Amino acid sequence: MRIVAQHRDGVEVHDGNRLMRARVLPKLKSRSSEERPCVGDFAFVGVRAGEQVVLELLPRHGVLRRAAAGERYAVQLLASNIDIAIIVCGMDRDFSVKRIQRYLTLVAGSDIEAMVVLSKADQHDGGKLQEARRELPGLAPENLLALDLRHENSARQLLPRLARGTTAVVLGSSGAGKSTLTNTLLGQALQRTGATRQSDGRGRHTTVHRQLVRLPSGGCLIDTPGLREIKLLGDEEQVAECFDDIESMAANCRFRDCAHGFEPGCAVRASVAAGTLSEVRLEHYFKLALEAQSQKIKAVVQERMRGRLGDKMLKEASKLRGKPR
Ligand SMILES: Nc1nc2c(ncn2[C@@H]2O[C@H](COP(=O)(O)OP(=O)(O)OP(=O)(O)O)[C@@H](O)[C@H]2O)c(=O)[nH]1
Ligand SMILES: [Mg+2]
Ligand SMILES: [Zn+2]
Repeated sequence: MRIVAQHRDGVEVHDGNRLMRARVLPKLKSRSSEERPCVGDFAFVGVRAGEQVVLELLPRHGVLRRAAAGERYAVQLLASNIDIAIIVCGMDRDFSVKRIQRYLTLVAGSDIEAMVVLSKADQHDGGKLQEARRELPGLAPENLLALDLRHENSARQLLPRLARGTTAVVLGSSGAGKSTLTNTLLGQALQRTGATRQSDGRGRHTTVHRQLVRLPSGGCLIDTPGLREIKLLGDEEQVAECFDDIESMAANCRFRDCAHGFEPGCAVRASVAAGTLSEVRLEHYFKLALEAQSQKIKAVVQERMRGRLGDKMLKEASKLRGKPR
């Protein structure tokens, strides 16, 4: 069966015909955050004392992860067995290429293909599609669409990508239109949607848990709550992959360890001067690379401390610092 939703007291599973509630075996619950059941997982489910129970998970492919919010470094699974990540961003006041870039970074380095959907195309554009094209040079043109998610004839442009056997996850900030897209593709208002604030175009976190639905096209779609924080993993490769334009320019810098600051013969700065690389993109690359690096250091230090002190003392230590989690 497939895990289609998660609740505090169990999960919802689907066997292709029927939706059921199931408990999760304690041995699965006590696993590390990365190995616990997650929406999108395929699972063996059996009956124990008259109740459906998730007994074991099948190996995963296409896992989407982020670093959990909070002081300590911990990996959090967002969804598993994913083929496509649809990153939704409104072309209203909430539009942010940097946020899209951050989501793209999370998706990088997995087997998941990234698509970017700019929503609310019926009300806005103002050059935002062009801006996204310019600032996200790594994204194939067919993977960047501007749509009106409320209408089937617009949203259906995604359908060829959502054929039977495909699972997509919809990502993006609250109010972007993730649930609207889900409902339109589904052809019914299954997911609750909510108006955004006039002042800044932000949503009110209407969706509160991840939900997998089966589309008439045969594909599966996972609607998710808007993330408040998109924290990178300690994986510098992800950043390198997303900014491979800059990485390949850097191959022509005079010094191998060029930091692309004030060094002579810097090919990256030369590209900025020549107008072939946007300064904003370069700054954002520095920011994300630094963030991935510091997350990695955090992970390594934590791992060492755990080895030395044990998990229990580490928890005590973070309590003493007054920062739970
Ligand atoms: N005009 C227009 N409105 C849209 C479009 N997509 C979404 N909306 C509206 O934007 C608001 C927020 O949409 P939701 O689908 O609830 O947003 P969400 O991304 O699911 O938000 P959370 O569940 O809070 O994370 C709703 O009022 C939708 O009707 C669009 O393409 N055009
Ligand atoms: Mg929603
Ligand atoms: Zn350089």
